[in-house]
Amino acid sequence: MLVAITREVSPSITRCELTHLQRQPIDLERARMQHLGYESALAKLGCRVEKLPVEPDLPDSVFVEDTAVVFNETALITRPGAASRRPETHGVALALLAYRELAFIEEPGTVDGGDVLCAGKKVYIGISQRTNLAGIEQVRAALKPFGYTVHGVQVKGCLHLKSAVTPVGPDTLLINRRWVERGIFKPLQVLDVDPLESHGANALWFGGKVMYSPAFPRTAKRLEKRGIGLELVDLSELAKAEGALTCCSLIFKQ
Ligand code: CIR
Repeated sequence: MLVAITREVSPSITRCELTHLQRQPIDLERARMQHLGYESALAKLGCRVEKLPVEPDLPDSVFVEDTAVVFNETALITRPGAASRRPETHGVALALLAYRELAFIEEPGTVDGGDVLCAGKKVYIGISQRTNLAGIEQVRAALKPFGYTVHGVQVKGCLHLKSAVTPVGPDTLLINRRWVERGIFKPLQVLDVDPLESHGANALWFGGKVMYSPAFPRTAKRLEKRGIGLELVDLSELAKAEGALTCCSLIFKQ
């Protein structure tokens, strides 16, 4: 059984962190409806959704992916790169205590879960504005006993590693090579996003299924041509807060 931890969209999302986007109005009701659609899709694709209570004073708290990284053996509670997001980890850690032993990233380390891409026993971590080398070193030390190797990856032009590259199958990555180089991921195969769809590399693959955004129809066609079936979920309101599909859940085996 897969569990997906989510959190309701905060009414303060209008004050979210923004790095690459200009602020534009976010329709809270629409964002919440779309988020409900996302949770329904998670359930349809086989997850038991555990929704955490709203955090009215934590604008970015819907983006639970950044607060933890869950492995079969342990859950790493991150120390997000944006100071405004650090209090988000508390509620997520409490929820994860029911499922895993916890390990914590500590000062001066910073890690956003959006920078952590797992492919079997290889863990790729974006060196970004949010995740630093001290944080990566702490992840490496925490995972070493379990046989994982950790690989730092430079990202440029986007917020997180998983803005630039995500798995769409056991040995295939969807990638935007303008934001991250392909080399380090060999021998995994890559599929390029359509050049007109820079933000199209964030797909959510789990349990043999791929959740994808209808905002990137050209890349969707490329995926379908490869025989990858898609469940389309629109999170356009949360995209205004620089969030995408992977950001809104923590998915793991119970
Ligand atoms: C932030 O800047 O932290 C949020 N506004 C967006 C976080 C998106 N999270 C993700 O890509 N994992």
